[in-house]
Amino acid sequence: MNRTILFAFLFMQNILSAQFLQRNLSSEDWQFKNAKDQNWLPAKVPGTVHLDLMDNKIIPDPYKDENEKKVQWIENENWDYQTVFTVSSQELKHDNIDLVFNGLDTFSEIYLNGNLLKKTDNMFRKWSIPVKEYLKSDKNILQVRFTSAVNAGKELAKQVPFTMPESPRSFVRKAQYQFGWDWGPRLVTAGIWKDVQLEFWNNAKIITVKDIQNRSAKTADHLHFDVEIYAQNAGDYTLDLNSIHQKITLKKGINTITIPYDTSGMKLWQPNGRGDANLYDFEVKLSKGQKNIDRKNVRIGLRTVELVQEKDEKGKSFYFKVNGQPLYIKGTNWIPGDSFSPRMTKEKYRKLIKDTKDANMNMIRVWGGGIYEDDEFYKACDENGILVWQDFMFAGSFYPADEAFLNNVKEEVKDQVTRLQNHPSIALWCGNNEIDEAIVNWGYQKQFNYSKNDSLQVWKDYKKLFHEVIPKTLAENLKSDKNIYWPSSPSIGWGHKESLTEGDSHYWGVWWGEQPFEIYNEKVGRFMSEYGFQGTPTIQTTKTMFSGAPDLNLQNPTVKAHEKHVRGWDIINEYLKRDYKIPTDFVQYNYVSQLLQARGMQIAIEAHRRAKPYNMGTLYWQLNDCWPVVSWSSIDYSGNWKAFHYQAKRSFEPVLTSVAETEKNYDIYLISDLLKQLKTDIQFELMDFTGKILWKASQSGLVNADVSEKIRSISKTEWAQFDLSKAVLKISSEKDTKFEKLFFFNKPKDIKLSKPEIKIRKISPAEIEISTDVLAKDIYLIGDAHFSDNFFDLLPGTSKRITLSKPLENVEVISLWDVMKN
Ligand code: BMA
Repeated sequence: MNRTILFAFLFMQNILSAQFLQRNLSSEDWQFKNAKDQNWLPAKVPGTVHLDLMDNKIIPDPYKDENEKKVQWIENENWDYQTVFTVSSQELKHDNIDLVFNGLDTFSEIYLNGNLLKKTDNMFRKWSIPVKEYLKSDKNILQVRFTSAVNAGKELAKQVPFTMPESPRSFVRKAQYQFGWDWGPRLVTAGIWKDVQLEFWNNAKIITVKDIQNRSAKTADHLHFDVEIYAQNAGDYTLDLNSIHQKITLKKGINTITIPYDTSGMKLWQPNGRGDANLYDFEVKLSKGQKNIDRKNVRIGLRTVELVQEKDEKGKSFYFKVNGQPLYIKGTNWIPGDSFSPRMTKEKYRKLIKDTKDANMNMIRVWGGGIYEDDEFYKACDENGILVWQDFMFAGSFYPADEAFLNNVKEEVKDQVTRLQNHPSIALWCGNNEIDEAIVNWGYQKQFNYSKNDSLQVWKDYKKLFHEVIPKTLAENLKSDKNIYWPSSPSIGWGHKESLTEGDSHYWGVWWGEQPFEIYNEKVGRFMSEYGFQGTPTIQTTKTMFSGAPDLNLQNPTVKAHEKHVRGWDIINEYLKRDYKIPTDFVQYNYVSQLLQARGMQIAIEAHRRAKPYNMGTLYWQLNDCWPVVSWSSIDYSGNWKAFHYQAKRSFEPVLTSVAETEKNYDIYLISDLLKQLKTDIQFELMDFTGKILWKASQSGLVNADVSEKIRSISKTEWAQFDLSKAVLKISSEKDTKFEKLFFFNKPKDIKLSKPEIKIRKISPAEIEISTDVLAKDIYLIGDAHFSDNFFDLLPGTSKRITLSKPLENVEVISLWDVMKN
């Protein structure tokens, strides 16, 4: 035997003696067809029927032109998938063989060699089926036949005596945004959306490994692992957890083995801004005699999270304590990164989460109308110190609560909590998005003529699902202090004054209520979990809406179709009129609409942060998009930062100054999220747009840790002598933590800008220096690269260096003057 063959032989021996084998079936050749047709076509797994139809050139790309309309027929059809695979006689020797589907979207029948194995009805469940008796050595045919989720939902809806809002969406346990949202196309998919595998095992198998952390215990039992093992054969086994070796005796059936772990020397996992997100890897190995029969890897972080709610004179506090310290939450809301989620990549997840870290955030809310996210999402959050507010997947409707539905949800909760619970990033589990709000405030009962009994039933069903079944199932599966449950976000609708004195709050008076941005200064709740304003995607992404040459024109039907809010364009224009003007040029419109969004959000975030500790968190709506669209996102579908993401980064700086205008004064606040006192030497300079200093002052001193403090108040009469429409206030400190803020006194349309001469000098292939003679407001660098900063102001006679993600031949630049000059 030559060496290579010998090694291969030993390797095979090893694998066989390891006994537990996993084989990925996703990589086999798959085919699909419309159930009505005869011809099979190539398909991808994991995938969706829309992607397969696109790959086979049967439908156009629904993200382009007005194609969304052309693909609506797909949701009413039934779709078959199949593959043929071989199983070796060696593989067949295993006592147990399980066929595992990690996700099927949604109503399907699974057949193996013609035998019906299972019917499925929930996209969020994992299906594990013993198949040894159905497998043959040689060729096996695996078929999954999907029936239309829309039609299945319609059938289910018939069982309820009243009309449910947006029926039949809430009857199907399937990503709700696929039915269309105010930022998303209607693309109701079907398919094998997660990996499929065969698992071969003997004797016993590890089902889960849970890390249990006990906050109150100081000793070694601070951390232990619960290893759940299913044993087919009772007897003696050994279990290894890293270097801990333990002999165990298993009974037939489910066994839970507890292994304490001494945490001395381990460092805490800290959220972004508070230190390193320390993570530790553990390997759990189950052996029988000399044979390793199963293994599982987990990565954990040591941390405690508490949600504190205490009565106070204004209502009730709502804040997170992480590792014993109150933490001001800065972050955003996450929607699925694609309407066809199987094509999300690890790289896309990593980039978006890194983008939140880079913008000084520490929490992201996984919104309930999407999906329980892919493992890669949570891994990225763990590594970047981004806490997760995890909604269960229910949003903005009424939901049934018959026995079958409740049982289905129980299994879903069990599967998802089991999968996700070891992630240190997950801070809170929330029952749903805006369902309490929908039942209490949206008037559906009137719209659909509900009887008193119908209305009572809806509320009863709501209570059953979100106050009973889900929290109970969560508690059964998550016994440690990692179980923080919050039934609904928001807890109280924005029309009620209590929404600002307790619980979490979605404030939609801006946008939906069309109130001015300035109202954000008044509508500050204890924890703002949603608020937002739309802006256009970048020009680069707008161009991807077209299959052919882009026609960048506001009246173009393709452009219009990529705004899903019924009044979206009108609302943007209304706010543009108030604060800027409505440009007719496309590039200018795109630019100013982004500035408008960034401006609104700056006002909101600063108002929230100034109100610390009354307010202890701010999560804007929304981080990302699932296709190219005009939306509330700060990063567009292609991953480009809109003006708002650059602004979010500034507004979330650990040390921020903020100016609040009152009737008589300009009140200047300093907000610090740092845990140490801050030495400051603050310079206040009021200057005109040529750089002439009109007034200045300085003040030095210590600022307390983790505060928002009014540090100076300037009376308006003191500055009555200056033309503030031509002035900017610079607030800066060079000491300790450096910061700088520019404050303008008027709305952008009332600022009297003069024409700046902006120069760009190339420093190196991927670095440029921007300079200006007079003040340049909202400098926009245009080029197909990521700029380290963009949409920023530059003081007269100053310059700034910017790095580019890749070298560019040419960078164009405009500023607010170009739009507002006439
Ligand atoms: C919020 C969300 C979404 C919606 C957004 C903007 O309330 O929960 O349902 O997309 O408003 O309208």
